[in-house]
Amino acid sequence: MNRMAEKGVLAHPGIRKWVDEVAAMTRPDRILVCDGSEAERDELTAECLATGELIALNQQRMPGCYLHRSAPHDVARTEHLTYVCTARHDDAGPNNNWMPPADARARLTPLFTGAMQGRTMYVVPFLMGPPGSRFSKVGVEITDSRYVVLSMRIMTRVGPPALEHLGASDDFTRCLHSLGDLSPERRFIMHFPEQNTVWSIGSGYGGNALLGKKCMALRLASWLARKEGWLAEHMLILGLEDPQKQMHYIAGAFPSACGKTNLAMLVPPKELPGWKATTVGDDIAWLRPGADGRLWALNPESGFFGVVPGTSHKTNPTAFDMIQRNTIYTNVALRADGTPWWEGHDDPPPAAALDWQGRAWTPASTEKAAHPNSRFTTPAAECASLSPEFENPNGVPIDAILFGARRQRRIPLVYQARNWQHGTFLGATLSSETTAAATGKVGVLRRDPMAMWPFCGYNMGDYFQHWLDVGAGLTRPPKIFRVNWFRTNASGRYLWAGFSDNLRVLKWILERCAGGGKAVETVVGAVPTLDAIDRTGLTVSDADMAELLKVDPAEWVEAIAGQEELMQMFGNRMPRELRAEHEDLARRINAAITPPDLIGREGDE
Ligand code: GTP
Ligand code: SPV
Ligand code: MN
Repeated sequence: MNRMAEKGVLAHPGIRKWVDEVAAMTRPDRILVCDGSEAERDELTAECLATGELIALNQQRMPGCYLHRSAPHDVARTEHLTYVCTARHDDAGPNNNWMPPADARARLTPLFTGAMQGRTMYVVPFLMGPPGSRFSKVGVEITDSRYVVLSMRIMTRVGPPALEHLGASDDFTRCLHSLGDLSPERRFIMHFPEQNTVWSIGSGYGGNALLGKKCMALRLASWLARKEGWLAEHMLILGLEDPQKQMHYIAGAFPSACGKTNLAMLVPPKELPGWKATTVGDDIAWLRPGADGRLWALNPESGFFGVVPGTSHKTNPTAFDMIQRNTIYTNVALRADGTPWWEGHDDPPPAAALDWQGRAWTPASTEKAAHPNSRFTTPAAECASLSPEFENPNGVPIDAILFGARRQRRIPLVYQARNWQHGTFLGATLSSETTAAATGKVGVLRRDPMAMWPFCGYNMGDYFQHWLDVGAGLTRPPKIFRVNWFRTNASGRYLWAGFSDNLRVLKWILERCAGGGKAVETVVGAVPTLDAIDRTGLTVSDADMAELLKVDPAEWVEAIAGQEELMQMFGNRMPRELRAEHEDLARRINAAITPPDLIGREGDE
């Protein structure tokens, strides 16, 4: 063992035992226990610069910023290689790939055996959630990637906060990670909820490798949350202060690359004076019923791992300014002056640059300069809109929950669920056009209940039931809304301005929460009237607004068929209440499209 082996984390017998077991299997040359210090960061950074794992960006203009290029076939989460390994198949559900735990270990043990020879094994104790919160959880990630260590230092609270929280307890998530040979043929991300353990090998990217994030804070946490009576969700958390200085909190579940970070860092438009937006979280929310009957949310992360393309001063100045310092960029293009560039940057395409793989690129190139899933990794402290409640151990009380997705057709800009049960149904039937955040085809419509399809660590039928149960226990449940910023017209143009102007929709939502806001009842829920959304200073025509708010019952017939598939997929694990909502919707649509003179006759037969 190395110079640090005798102090700090290895004094903890449970961690020590596990580290010894992993070291015996992976056979690293050295073991380094991370303490989270700045000296350690500087040392790791210097090593990464020497090996080429990091490239220094222009330090005068972007202090503390570096570029990392991942392996060309390791650029996004790989859901087909991600497994939930429970003793019983049915507990993982049709929403997960499954393998018996013993088989998963047998499959991965040969891959991990000797995997760290010639490498350093880093032991990274980390805390998810604010220090001092009874809701926070400790993990320990063992990894052979310096880039993963540097990223974990940004995304989680590494070192003393974790060890202090853990104390003498053995209750920590065992997160084992190795780059392996980075081959997609030998890549697996295995979750063992019953053992509170993750084994990941063969990827150094994002949710595959930063195991505190999707693996622990969503897949394992969702499992634990069901046992303990709370919710672990793929949600942003936004604080909104209205012109009367009242604070409101909104949580929103949107699938990957569908706008959570942007909404969480919303900059109010100048035409809506007096509004202030604060960021609590941009990707993951842990939500708990409070003694006051409300739902309280906290963000377990301490940084942002955000989509770079499309981030500009125009679309999101808060996000853009935030990533000028202390940021690790992954897979963006590099300009000659040592600054990064990407599609959707304010600056025009550079005459010459290096693309995300380090190859010469010019505007004439047919390929993108930055990878569509290129990302920034930035400490929360760099975010100018960070909420003063960010570290509040109790979290913040949620007034409204949004379900949003990328839908070019059918789905209106916003509508309101009739109650929690109907809202759970809206979440359960969410579908979205796929993005570059996961490998596979982009733009294909797929079912993504609650934006959790890739992240729910157990049978989703049970998860829907758990949502109903949590809601039933709240005396002041959040109101639930469906939103869609991505509806297009016949020529493919977005009808809605999006970004800052989404505040106009949130304003209506808060009006509804307070018992106001003009709306019409439709077959799917309450939709704003044409004049209900504040369009002051916005050039969205009446015709476009009408199109954005349109609910055409005929278009919903095919949605019913799709929902039927979902109902069948979960069989008797699908809650009765959601089947009833589905049947209710079908009835409403039927009534709306059947000419009135036929309704009576049908009943006569
Ligand atoms: P993950 O980190 O993958 O979970 O993604 P996310 O949900 O945080 O998505 P993000 O905010 O990073 O947005 C993804 C993409 O959608 C970016 O290219 C944004 O520019 C674009 N986007 C975000 N909000 C809007 C919007 O209101 N309108 C439009 N048209 N595009 C948006
Ligand atoms: C997502 O895909 O939802 C992300 C990025 O937030 S990753 O961490 O890679 O999962
Ligand atoms: Mn995400």
